[in-house]
Amino acid sequence: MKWIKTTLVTVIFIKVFCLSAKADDGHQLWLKKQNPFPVNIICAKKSPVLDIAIKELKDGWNGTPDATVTLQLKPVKSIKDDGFLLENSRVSANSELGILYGVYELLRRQATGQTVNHILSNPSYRQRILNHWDNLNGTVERGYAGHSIFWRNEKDSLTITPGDKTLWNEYARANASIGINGTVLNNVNASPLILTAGYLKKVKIIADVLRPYGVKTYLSVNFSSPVKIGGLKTADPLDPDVKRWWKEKIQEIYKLIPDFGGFLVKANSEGQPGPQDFGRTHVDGANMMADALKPYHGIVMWRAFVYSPSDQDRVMQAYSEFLPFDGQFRENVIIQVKNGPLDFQPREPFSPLFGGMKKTAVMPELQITQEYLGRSIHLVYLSPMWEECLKSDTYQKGPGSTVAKYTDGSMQYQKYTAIAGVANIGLDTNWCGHHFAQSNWYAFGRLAWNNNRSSADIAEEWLKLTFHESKSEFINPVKSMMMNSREAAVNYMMPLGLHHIFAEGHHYGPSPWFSDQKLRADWTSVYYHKADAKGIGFNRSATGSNAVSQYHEPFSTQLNNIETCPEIYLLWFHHLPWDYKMKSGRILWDELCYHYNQGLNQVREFQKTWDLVQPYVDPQRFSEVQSKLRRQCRDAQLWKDACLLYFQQFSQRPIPFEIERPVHDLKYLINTPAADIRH
Ligand code: GCW
Repeated sequence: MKWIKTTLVTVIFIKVFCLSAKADDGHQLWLKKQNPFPVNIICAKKSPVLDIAIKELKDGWNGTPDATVTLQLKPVKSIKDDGFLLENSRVSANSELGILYGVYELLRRQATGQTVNHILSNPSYRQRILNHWDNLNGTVERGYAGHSIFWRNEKDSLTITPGDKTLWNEYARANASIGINGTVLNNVNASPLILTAGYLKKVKIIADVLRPYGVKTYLSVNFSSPVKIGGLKTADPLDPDVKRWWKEKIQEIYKLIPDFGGFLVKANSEGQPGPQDFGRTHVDGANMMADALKPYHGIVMWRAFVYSPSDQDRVMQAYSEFLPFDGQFRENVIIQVKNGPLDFQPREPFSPLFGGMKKTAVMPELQITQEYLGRSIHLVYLSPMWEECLKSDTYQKGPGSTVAKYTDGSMQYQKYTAIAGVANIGLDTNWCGHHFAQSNWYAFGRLAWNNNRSSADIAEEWLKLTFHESKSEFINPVKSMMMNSREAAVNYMMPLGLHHIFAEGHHYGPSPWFSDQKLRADWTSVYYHKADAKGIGFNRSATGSNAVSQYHEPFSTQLNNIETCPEIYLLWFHHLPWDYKMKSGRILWDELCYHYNQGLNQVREFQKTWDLVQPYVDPQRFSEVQSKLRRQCRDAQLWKDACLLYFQQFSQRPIPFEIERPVHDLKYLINTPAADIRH
């Protein structure tokens, strides 16, 4: 009996030990420790950046044991900025950072089984920047992975622990490994306190940790800081005292952080202060800051996310407001433009400011955090959405004038080129809340480095590195799940060009019925879908708001014409009758039903796919992803039921009988506040 007991305990112990030994909490991201082979490294120079490059090679070498690798720092014409050239056993670059990026690429290629001979790689954008919407009290606006890694709300909020520094170091390393070279540490809804001495001291310490990895520090600033913390009576950008105040503040920052990157500014947008409060323009505000930053090579990223409660169609406002200023901004000002003209919806056409501005530097802003795409609960790989935007043709200089080419300087000269991604990072052990949300951080970096890369390649690379599994039985189905996941979300949330029918405020679940007389119309759902007995959709053609006119020809005409408008944007640009004939031969109402149904079915397939690959995934990540997929499936059902039952009140048509019936009642969905987030 005693023998049996001991054996049982031993078996249980071994089982538990094995499980926990294999369990993976995801903290190491795509940089999991390898068992390296020995390698000899020749490097003529020593520096903090090169020391890291050497250490990474030693810790991760998976090539021929005892090989010799030369890190060669000397100008090569074909190499641009921090690019690099990889040859058999040599990494060449013009800069130390180029060497570091080359080393990461070399190791990545070894780990994913790719060849290494003669690879020249230059970054698409000079500045590849994360935007943290982190508040100084530690909360993160639209953050779903825990509190800020930089700020916390305690009495001793400005003290820094060794744990903080370790985390920042890991963060910097992860960014450097995918080519990200800048970070904005605080929310664009900026507290003026960030520019006070105590906070700047902390910023300096963060910057010191990030620097050896080539990650530059930037700050979001509040336009009325001269009043709020400077004691001035005005923040008018043309006032000499205000100019002096910014000049001195910038001087103070550069004394602490000599390689400080610059400012990000949200001005006169959603209640934030800006130059218009003083009768001045975006140009006056941005140029004033740019002049003060210029001596230090700092830049101003001035956001174009502006709209006001006017009668003009909201999606047209940024273009109308900024286009008249084309050519008037200083060369160290870059206008930061969200990928679409509205606000990070699951699908939007590209913003017409891309291709619209002709003599102004413009940079894309992408949202890595999933504000409108299921938070860190839904598995949605965002790279295909960004690829769709970057590859969109603006036609500014004829066919082929893609958003990518327009923003990376290859179509028109801009001294600074940049791209920003709103970070999805927090204190959660796995950084991003969902294990697959890490792929979005990864993909942002990889696309920022090379805006021509395919999302499928990036997904495959990420899977191999993150799950340490290259078998096709794992890679193929999971990659295909990732690649379909964004379209699935569009299908179950807002297909065929529908947009912004989210629950108010939290932007998570469905609320197509949302309307509120007390709120401005463009903060309600009914403003966007305009469903009525006749049909559904927002008429932005020439007979409606004429938003199509903001695009270049031939795209403008293509969008304007119902026959040629791509169906993915149909209800974005047109209000159409319920029985409008779609390309599939179905009427619009039926097509809508099919899309919602398809979205739900796609998530059910994702569940099966994930269960199928269980043998290839460690138990912790397997069960965490499995459980989130269950929730995603329940949510997709909610979306489908809410939207179909609500729109059916207007269409007055049956749901095609071969489609599965709703399982919720519309009344329940409408009357149970936040039914969507509680499930
Ligand atoms: O998408 C909206 C968000 C706000 C955000 C704003 C912006 C930081 O709902 O939370 O504020 O955009 O981009 O400024």
